[in-house]
Amino acid sequence: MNTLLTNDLDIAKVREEFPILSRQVHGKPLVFLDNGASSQMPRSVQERIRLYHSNEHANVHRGVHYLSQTATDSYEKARVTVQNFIHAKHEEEIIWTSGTTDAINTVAASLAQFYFKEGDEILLTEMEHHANIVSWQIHAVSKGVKIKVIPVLDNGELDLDAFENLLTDKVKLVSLVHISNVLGTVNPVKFVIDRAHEKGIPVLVDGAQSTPHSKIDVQHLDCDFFVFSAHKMYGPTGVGVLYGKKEWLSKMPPVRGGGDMIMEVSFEKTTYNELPYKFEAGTPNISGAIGLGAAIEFIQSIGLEKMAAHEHDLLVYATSIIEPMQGISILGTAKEKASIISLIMDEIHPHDVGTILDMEGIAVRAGHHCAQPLMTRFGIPATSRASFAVYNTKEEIDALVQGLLKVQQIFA
Ligand code: C6P
Repeated sequence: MNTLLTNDLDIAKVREEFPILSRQVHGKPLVFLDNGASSQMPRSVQERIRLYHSNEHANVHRGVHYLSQTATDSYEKARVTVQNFIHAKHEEEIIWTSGTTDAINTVAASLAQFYFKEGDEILLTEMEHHANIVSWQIHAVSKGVKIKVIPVLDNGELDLDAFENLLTDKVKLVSLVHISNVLGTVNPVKFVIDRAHEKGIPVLVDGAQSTPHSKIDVQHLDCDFFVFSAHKMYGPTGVGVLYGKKEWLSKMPPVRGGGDMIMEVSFEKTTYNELPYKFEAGTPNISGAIGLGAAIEFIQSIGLEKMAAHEHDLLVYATSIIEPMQGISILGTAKEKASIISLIMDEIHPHDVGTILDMEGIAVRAGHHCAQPLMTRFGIPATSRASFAVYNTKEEIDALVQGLLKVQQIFA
């Protein structure tokens, strides 16, 4: 942990970029600690989206007119920004989707058409978000494919011995989360990818929670697919990315038909467009893609390392205060952990915790976090989760702690 880097960061100045942070909720200053669900959007991203609507709006790839070309240029420029952000080798490896969920469904539906055979296995982990479970159930299990699950240890780390045993010749895909949205565990994805590749097995990485907090280099990771959403990294909702290696995307059939994804159509036969358009049927979320480009530029203007260092500082600070508190336990204590804290309060339901904190102006998420199998693993229905972003402060963590004490007083 480099505290110098953290000190380098002027959080007050960063906060000024987020107008929403100065509003009040229930008469109290907003303390926004639900960044794992959706982070807030800085002025620069809002302004870029507004500029698109006020000055550039037109459909892309369709018109010869000036505005359509301007919109196309901005939209394709954002694709290159994403390519550079995750260090993809080729621009056409970046497919726009509506988010992580859509991206996983696209891969699952496409692989189910030509790749999986009856008796094949897909290896997931016990800490997956529903998006990385149900997509495979819908698209692959109906083809006779079985889902096998890598267990999670008590501290929230993956059981890597079990992983090695489960990685048999029957496995045709490993799909795992990079950073757990509940436990904060940073999974050793490079290790998993290398082991899987030794057996010729492709790997999909769910980067929904990692892109806002860690540098991603898909070429170094060597993952076959990497998916993420804009709204968790200071961008707009309804847009995300499917990165796939060109070798895979070229041989994968499209799963949605419509405009822009075709080369030639007749009632007898249709030929598909080249990558990436083959997977982008219909009018896309143009302002969303441009907004994601602006969100990446915002992140780069601060520097991902500085952001990660500050968030790590917040995690260490919050953990040091909350861990010793009577009647509260933290779910997920992995050695490699991102800035997510899931709390369990003795005899108090997380929804009550969330509601009382809300009355104090503090936004946390309460629930199963779309990870019910993980809840089952730990024998709990839900947790209260605080997740930090670059604009959060130690004072806000102090407010959270005061809020938790108030919850305890109310239930005492
Ligand atoms: N997790 C959370 O509060 P979408 O909804 O498609 O943008 O992202 C789905 C998703 C997939 N994988 C992981 C690891 C995620 O955290 C999420 C979204 C939110 O934790 C909403 S449930």
